[in-house]
Amino acid sequence: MEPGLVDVEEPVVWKLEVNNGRQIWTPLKEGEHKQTFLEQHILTKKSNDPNPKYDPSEQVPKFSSTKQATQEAVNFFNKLQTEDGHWAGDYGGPMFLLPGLIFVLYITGVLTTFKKAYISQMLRYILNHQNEDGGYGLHIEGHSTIFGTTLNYVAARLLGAPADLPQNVKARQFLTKNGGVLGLPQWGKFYLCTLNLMDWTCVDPIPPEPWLLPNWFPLLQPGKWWCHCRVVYLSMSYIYGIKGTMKLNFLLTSLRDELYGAGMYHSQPWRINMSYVNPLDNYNPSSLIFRILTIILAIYEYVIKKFNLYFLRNKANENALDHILHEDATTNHICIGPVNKVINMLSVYYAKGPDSPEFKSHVERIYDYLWLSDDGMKMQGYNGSQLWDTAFASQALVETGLTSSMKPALLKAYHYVDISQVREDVDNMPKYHRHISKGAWPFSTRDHGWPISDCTGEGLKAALVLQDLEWINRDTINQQRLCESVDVMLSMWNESSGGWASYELTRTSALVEYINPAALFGEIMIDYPHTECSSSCITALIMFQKRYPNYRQKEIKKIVDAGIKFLRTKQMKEGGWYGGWAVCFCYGTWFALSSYGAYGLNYENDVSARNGCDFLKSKQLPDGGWGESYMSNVTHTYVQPSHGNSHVVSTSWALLGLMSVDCPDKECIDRGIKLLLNRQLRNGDFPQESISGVFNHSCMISYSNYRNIFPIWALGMYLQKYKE
Ligand code: LAN
Repeated sequence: MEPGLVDVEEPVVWKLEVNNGRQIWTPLKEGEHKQTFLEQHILTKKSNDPNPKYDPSEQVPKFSSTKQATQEAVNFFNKLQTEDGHWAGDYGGPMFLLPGLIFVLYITGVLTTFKKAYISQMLRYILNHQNEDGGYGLHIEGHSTIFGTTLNYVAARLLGAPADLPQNVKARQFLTKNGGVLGLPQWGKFYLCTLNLMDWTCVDPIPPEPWLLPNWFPLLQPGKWWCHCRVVYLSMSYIYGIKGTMKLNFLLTSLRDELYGAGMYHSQPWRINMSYVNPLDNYNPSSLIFRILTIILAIYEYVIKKFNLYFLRNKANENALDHILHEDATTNHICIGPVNKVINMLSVYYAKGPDSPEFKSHVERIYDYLWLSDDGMKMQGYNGSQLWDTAFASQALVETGLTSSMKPALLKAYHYVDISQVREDVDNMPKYHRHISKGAWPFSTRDHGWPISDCTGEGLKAALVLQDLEWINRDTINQQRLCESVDVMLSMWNESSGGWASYELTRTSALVEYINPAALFGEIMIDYPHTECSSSCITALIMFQKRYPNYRQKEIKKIVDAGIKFLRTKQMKEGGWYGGWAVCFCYGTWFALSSYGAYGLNYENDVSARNGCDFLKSKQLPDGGWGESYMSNVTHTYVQPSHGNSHVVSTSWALLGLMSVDCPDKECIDRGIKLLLNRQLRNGDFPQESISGVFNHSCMISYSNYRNIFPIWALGMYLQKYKE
């Protein structure tokens, strides 16, 4: 056990139940359940150390040949598959999600109904991720911030940790030393207001009125923004519109003293600090335009209150609620993500009451987000990464060519791909600013249902490579369904840029970034076209066209050509591609080069492909592998890991990139493969190293299956290519 780890005595045994991708952890009494291999694996301590120290005597291949090592890696990985066919994994990382949930559970009174086993595991998680300086980061590997520290401190207190717990004392000291909670970014201030721990005049206004603007209205109509941004601000604006605030109680009164100093709450300079954000948290400083806008909006708020002018506000609140209820109903109350999940739930609590079916349905779906692992119970960044991992896993496994040894696993994976495809559009799409969904694959489950361009691409590719196996039934995911997924990808293609964004078309200009109110994140206002999303769609369309040449032939050809051109525009001067959804240039460059390879471009016949390879080669570390730091995502330049060691996931992406465009430097590839073989563990698994996913440039997110999927894929491609 690590120093400082809180040990919680628990006479319970945790069971993971899965059903059509839905993952629920339940505490049972000892003796009621015998833990499975998967459960034990998940709950066993992983290294997860950003500065791993490897025992040199263990840095040797554990198996007699590359083929044997691949087979063992596959055998191990397949033992982790769940009954419904997906690979379950840890999708934690961000440190602001669990607090948000705990606040809402506390305000709505639901927290008191939670079993103690959950509460103690949540507390364990929080305290486990406290940094040495007493603070908490935006994510588990991040430096301490005011946002991370305040949210986790308050959450720990609401979960029952006493104020004088040494960890809590340290957290408060961090806050005092760094200027206190008035330096919170908008989201932190918002949460404190809902708990009656801050005055609403300290928050940059979040009015619901913009939702009343007509659809043609440029820039400011939220329907044109990136879906995650707009739905988070939708429910925030509802709560802000009604100033939803919990009644003060003994604990909250004490928290006011703890956060501001005894008796100091009422003398805080709220208004002056409205737009102030502590530099520790300020990844994306606000623009002058934004600051002027907030002053105008603050005056508007003042006027509404002073003159009791609630006519427009009430209308706007009602309209926002209508949109919230639509999002709830169309996602089976899972909601698109963990932030709007909890704020929607709070909105419904205020609008419909705790006994309403709408609220109760929300409570039922909280568990979909809760994930237990060796470090405690967290709220995940999504309701899981089921389809995404399964689609990659299927392609990686098929790539090894060892498919006859894994028939049951691939049949189950095919089943998961089958049941998770989205089969219908949501109702009333234009009114609720929704794109088509029918035929798309989601990131997690069909119940969630939001369509994503690259998940559709990877889902389709998984279906196609599995259907190439003679024992897979092609009628299950029939041709019509494959075509529907192609329709989705074609509909999501942006003619203006030639690339694909994540969930929808890019709907307006990046100028809206000037009013990005969330200091924590960059580039969240519109759905930007991305290298990865585009590459998944391009490779999927090419693969589809090879098998079904007649379907929308000309359009596909035109769009794929344009997609490749788009990728060329995204190549950086140094030769690599920035990856926005994982770390970073290794990931982006793999995606781009895989499209080149599928399109017929390679090291010999294309300069851009050659530059991509040379870029990767220039980043190879002395140990033979690649190991990129997440600071690449933050700074937009390639950053080597401070400890100098490679990571298995970065190494695999680099190898896949090089091999997909036939990089002729075999020695370079051999050294990378050797690193993978040396790092492999004796049971076939690979070590969990630094965190590998990211969003919005600043926040990291775990993809725990990547450490198996990508080494298997790279080893598999190597076996196919070099037959050794
Ligand atoms: C995800 C997860 C999946 C990811 C990929 C499919 C991998 C990517 O290629 C496209 C973007 C997407 C869909 C994506 C976008 C941002 C998400 C939804 C997340 C990283 C998971 C969590 C994150 C979401 C924004 C977290 C909630 C926080 C807010 C700032 C609203």
